[in-house]
Amino acid sequence: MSFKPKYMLAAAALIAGAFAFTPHAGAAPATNAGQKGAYADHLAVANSGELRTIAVTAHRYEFEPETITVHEGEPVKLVLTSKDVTHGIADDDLGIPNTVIYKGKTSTVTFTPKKLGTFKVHCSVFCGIGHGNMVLTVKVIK
Ligand SMILES: [Cu+2]
Repeated sequence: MSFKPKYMLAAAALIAGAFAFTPHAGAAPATNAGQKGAYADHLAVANSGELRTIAVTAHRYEFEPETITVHEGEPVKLVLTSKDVTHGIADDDLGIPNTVIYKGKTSTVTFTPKKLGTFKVHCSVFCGIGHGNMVLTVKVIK
């Protein structure tokens, strides 16, 4: 009896498929289920595992989204990109160090809000005539 190449390929694909799917099937629901429990009612924003992550895009002269909501005492990571020129964010009250956002690059900054309230975070890099009105509103809630 001789093996036909067609069947061997099919068998190899099945084995590869089994390996590819096994780790995901085991890991994803199991680890998240335990951690999420207490936080299940928190905002529905992408969760990178340990850190809540919010993507913010900057362009003349606004941030998208314009408003983000974060939780007091809960670390959050902002993933920042620019569509046009260099922008930036910084806010002492929120504990956000000056973070420059270059066009074509991704900047990240992680901070833990310590105070409740609504904070207006101005663009920290002069970007043109509307720069003074370029604001990211950060709401810190319980
Ligand atoms: Cu600006």
